[in-house]
Amino acid sequence: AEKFGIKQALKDLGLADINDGTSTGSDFFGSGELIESYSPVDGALIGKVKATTKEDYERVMSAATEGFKTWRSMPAPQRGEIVRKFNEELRRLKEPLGRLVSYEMGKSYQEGLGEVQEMIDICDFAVGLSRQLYGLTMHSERPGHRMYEQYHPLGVVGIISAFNFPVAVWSWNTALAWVCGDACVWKGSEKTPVTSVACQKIAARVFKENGVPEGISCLVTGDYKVGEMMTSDKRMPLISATGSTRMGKIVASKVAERLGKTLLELGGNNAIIVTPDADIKMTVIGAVFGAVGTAGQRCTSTRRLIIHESMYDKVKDAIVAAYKQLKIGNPLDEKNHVGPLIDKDAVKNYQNALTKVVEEGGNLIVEGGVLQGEGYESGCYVKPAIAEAENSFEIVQHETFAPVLYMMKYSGSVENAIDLQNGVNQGLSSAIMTNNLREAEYFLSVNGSDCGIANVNIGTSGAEIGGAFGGEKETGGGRESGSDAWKVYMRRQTNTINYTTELPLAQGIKFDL
Ligand code: UN1
Repeated sequence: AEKFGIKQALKDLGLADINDGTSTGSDFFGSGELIESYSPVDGALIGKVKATTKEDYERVMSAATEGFKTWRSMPAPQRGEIVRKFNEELRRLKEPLGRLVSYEMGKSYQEGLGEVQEMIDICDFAVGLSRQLYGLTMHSERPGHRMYEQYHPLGVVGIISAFNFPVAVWSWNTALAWVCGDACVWKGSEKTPVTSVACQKIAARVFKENGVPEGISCLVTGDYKVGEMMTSDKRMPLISATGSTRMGKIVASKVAERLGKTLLELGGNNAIIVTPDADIKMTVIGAVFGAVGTAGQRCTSTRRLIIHESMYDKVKDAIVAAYKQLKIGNPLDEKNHVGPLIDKDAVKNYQNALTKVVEEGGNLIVEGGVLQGEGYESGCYVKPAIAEAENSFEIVQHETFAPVLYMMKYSGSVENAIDLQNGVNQGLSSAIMTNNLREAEYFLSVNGSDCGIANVNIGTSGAEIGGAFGGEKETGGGRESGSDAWKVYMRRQTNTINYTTELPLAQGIKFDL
């Protein structure tokens, strides 16, 4: 860890003592068993973090519930000012936090920095939003009446996030929820607990310095049992959960039992359609980054390439050639393109997908395999693989969180490609590579992509924070981040005021006394 600058990064983040498990994000953190975090980069221990017990959870919830009462009364632009101060700290600590994300999660250093940049961007967005939490006014059907709607803070929001974006997804939720006047309880991934503590520490410090109650930002740590405390808790009107479809279904049904709200951002099975009018150079960059970036562990990673038969061999050869150039290794070394998978279970899933696709009749054109030897001691480094496959294969229908790309052909018009691309259970991200206006517009039309994200001449991953992020079908239907995604963190109230001395009833109903 020392040689990767992690010791210094931990020090800069105030986590020098994280190794003995005494370093906690705030008083409301945990007293349970120690969760050890090992880096997939070199297999070394990064730190130990205490899990949240039922008693800890109760303390967290009473702090959050109490804190909310103060926070909700503070004018939204003042809450925005606190988020601005938090963002100043993120800007100051971008380097060490990005480095730690890279080391604990395994994504490249550039992507670690990029992830912190997403946090900075959403905070900027949230600060502006704090003066734009607009409701509409309506014309009442009754004389002398005024009608409008307003948005009030919702309460204590539960955030469950995954290892692959260990810090950004939290911030997409919290930065908005904070300006909306909510308190947040965050369950970070137990695979990346140290980055969670780093974030919580920054928030807790800024809040303390500015006299904000501590409970506005709380962190809980642990496995699904901690998640269950949240999903079954009536004091949490909204649970925002990012992760697998399997997890999302459990969260959705638990929260629905108590008629709470969920914001779900689940699995994807993202495809790029390559038409006869595609720019090959752009296609190669988009497809290769989409498939191997973050070692294929983004929910937006490119899983499928749907290529027109007239272009198939050309595109296939160019992509296979590009795969030969890929350097796999320590993600903190900027000459490498692909880092490790998160852990050995992920390696097993990757191997399993390669076995399965061959069993189902697929053809591996870039073989893949687990790397061994110097620099690969953690056992988490794998070679990105490509298989020619059919869309109907069970394994192709399934999201494997690894750098496995499925290539398939389509013939005829773009409708056929769109049928394939929509022919999966997930609906997160999609892309078309074309310079043909008709194809591009058809892809974006009502008859086109059924996904929450549809791009033209851009790959499937790397969305900007300004748009609403999320997808349809088994992706869960939630929208996070930009546009009007903030509305889910507030409760809407419709208000009608009568400023006359009469009491006319709506719908013209007569009721004489
Ligand atoms: C995720 O993988 O959960 O669009 C989020 C992207 C990133 C976010 C991915 N901005 O690829």
